[in-house]
Amino acid sequence: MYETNNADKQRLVIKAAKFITSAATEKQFIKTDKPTIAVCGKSNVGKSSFINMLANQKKLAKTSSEPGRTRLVNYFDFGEFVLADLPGYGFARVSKTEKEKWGKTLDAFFKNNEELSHVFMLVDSRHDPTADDVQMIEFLHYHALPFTVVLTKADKLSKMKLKEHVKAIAADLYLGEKNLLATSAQTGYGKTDVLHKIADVIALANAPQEYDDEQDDEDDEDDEDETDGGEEC
Ligand SMILES: Nc1nc2c(ncn2[C@@H]2O[C@H](COP(=O)(O)OP(=O)(O)O)[C@@H](O)[C@H]2O)c(=O)[nH]1
Ligand SMILES: [Mg+2]
Repeated sequence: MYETNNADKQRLVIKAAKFITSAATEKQFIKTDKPTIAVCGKSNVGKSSFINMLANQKKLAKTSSEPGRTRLVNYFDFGEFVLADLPGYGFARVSKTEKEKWGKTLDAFFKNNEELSHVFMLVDSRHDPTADDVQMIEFLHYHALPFTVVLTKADKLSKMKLKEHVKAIAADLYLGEKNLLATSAQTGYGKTDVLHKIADVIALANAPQEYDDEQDDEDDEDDEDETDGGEEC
């Protein structure tokens, strides 16, 4: 199933991921120097299970078969990066006020977060993306955030069906199939691909800025020297 040649890619080993804290309001959001990766998606899609899979731990993030439990941003220290588990959306039994509160928390999270390097947007591999999923993607576009769609619960589909669903979900979301990573927290399927993606994200976040104004000025001077006579030749 979707064999990829990852032999030449960066390796990321996650040793001891730890819970940092929960934030209920904007004021409680943490500041960190480490690149931050957020995990979002509707309630019950498998966010906590995905985090536990990456951490190689069973109970780092609390999982629940009952949707709508997490109203908090939960932060985890993964060593080289921080992972933020965002409150799930699309839970029908939530009041309008509560939905608005959720929207504001998320908006604040995405707005003032310079360390936010990437978002994993989780979508159930078995179903068509919901209207809320589509809205979430529009929201990520609006905030100009780089993201990858992670399909969860791939173990519940046959290889054939999974292939079909990847194609259909990608088309629904106007994304290329390569922007989607199919995973299963139960079997660990797709975990390596996710770790490679994270390694790329961290490398990019830690890379020196490509452009700085002073360097540009120096380059301009060099250009002038060359046209002036080219003494160095
Ligand atoms: N079969 C299967 N079940 C999963 C998978 N990921 C999550 N689940 C189940 O889906 C339910 C919700 O998972 P959870 O991680 O708590 O979702 P969250 O609300 O998005 O954090 C739980 O009963 C999990 O055991 C998966 O990859 N495969
Ligand atoms: Mg959860």
